[in-house]
Amino acid sequence: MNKLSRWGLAGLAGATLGVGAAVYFGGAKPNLIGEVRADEPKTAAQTTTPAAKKGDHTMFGGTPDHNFVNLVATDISATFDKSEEDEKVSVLGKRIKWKQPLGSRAYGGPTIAGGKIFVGTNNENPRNKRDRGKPTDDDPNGPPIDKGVIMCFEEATGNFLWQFVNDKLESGQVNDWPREGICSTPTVEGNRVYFATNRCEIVCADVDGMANGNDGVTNEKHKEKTDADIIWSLDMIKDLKVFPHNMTASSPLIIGDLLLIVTANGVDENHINIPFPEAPSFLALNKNTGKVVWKSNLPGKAIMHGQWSNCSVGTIKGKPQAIFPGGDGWLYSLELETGKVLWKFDANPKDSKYELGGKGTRSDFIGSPVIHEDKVYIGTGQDPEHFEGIGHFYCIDASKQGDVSPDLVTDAAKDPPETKPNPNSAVVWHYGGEEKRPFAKRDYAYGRTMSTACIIDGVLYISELAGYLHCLDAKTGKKFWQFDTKSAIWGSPYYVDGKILLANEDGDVYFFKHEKEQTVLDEVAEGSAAGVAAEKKAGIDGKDSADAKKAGRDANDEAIKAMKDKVKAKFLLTKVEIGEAVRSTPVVANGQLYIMSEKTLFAVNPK
Ligand SMILES: [Ca+2]
Ligand SMILES: [Ca+2]
Repeated sequence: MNKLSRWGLAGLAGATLGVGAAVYFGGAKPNLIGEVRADEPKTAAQTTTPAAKKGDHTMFGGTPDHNFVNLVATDISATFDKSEEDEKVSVLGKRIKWKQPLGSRAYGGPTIAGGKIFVGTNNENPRNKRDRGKPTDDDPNGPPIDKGVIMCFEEATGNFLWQFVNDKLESGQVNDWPREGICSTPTVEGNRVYFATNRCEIVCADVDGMANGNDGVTNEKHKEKTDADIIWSLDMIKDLKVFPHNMTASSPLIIGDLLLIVTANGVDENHINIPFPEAPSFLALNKNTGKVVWKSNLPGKAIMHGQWSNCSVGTIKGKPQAIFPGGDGWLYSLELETGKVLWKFDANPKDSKYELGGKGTRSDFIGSPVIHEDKVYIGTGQDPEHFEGIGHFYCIDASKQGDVSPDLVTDAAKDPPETKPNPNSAVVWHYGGEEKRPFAKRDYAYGRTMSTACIIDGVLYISELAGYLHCLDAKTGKKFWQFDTKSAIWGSPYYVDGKILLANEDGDVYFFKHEKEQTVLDEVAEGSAAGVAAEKKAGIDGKDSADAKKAGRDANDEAIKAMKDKVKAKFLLTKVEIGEAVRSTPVVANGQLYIMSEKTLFAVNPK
């Protein structure tokens, strides 16, 4: 995991790395929320303007419930060319339809809608010479000026159409980390694209840019054909006193006329003080005007670091809920129309502690909540600069009210605090926490995650920062198996065509076989049992305790290896080497696979 230290970024992006399919709620009744999926045809009443096609991928996670499942595409092959240098290595090869260079860090998107593709990136590979500095001996074209960028391409050809470019904040890294561009995954509805910028602004822009004229506000600085046409924007720093910590990364969610977003409000440079606890963390705007409909300053002073996750929306027992991940490690369900709290859930044990720099046991959220069949699924995580650590994953019954945490504190003055089980707990199941089984390789079962879960056929897939994919029973949380990709994962597992796609920092894109019927192939359980048995037998055979322990460790290693081989043979279809770090989620839209590395967008043919 030491590779992570390469990334100067504190905060962000798993939250913004997303994908799925298309849903339109413009003009739809709120009770449709969460009920329209990408596999169902949209009616005119559910769409606003020029319509998203059925196979489009219009927002983070594809749908407002943020379940990374594509039920539309049915023909995405896992067979790839072999590398010319090494026949054991699969490459994109002839399946590349087109590719386009981005900046040097791309985390936002891709979003595919209405024949266009939108990505968030930085300006390290400027497409406009006015975004370069004065020529130098080293760089006769002029070095790139650090800026945040949204690029728009034509879906069919990859041709560059237009871009939104803005400066970095003058306040510097505490609010806008250098060389990180726009990290928010753009959301498209009709002819409007919405995103949050590195300047903590929310922007609504015309999907056609300036090429078809200037709509909405007309005070844009640049108005050439390849410039962005801004309809409205809201400066959350100036107008709402938000203090974004390191980066504003959340992706806007459009539900009816509302735009919902997490603001990024957080600590100042000393990492202890919250300069503006009264500023909103959770925000609902009118999508047509950018005016605030409601705002909530929860969790206020309890924010531990920053807030970079996304709001998800689903209908639970007929009532829409907006689920906001808080920077205090609590999950908040708010009434969609008013922002009133319906329930709240502490996703960390009461004796956990947040510590500066990531050594602690209490985390917040980078991944987004998934709403599926009246339940909410989410894992805890931290800024990737805080590295690995203990994580928790929960399935929560979203139909309760009030404080629905697993435990209640009865005496906060004690250390650890005195607690009792919460009679109103909404925990359906919990996965992770401490790993106490003998011979286990880690002292926790599941680590911090930046990923959002994917649930299909009652099977749940969730990856963690440390590179593991976990496959669980979505109903019970029982672990089926795990797989180690051996490199940091910032994106999320994505279901399409009977397969689970997952990419990592090494630039490997994994294709796993999804199976509805799963059996337990748990290397940790198997290894632990084998180790205990071997140690016991060695004792009976008269070996001393050091030798017996060693026998146990050897048997543990052997059993783990055997189980790893079994999982690999059963589920791993292929691993494609991209050669560039991937920090986003591969997405399929309109039969085409899109893989966005940090610096290139690849359109990949289905076979
Ligand atoms: Ca326009
Ligand atoms: Ca305009």
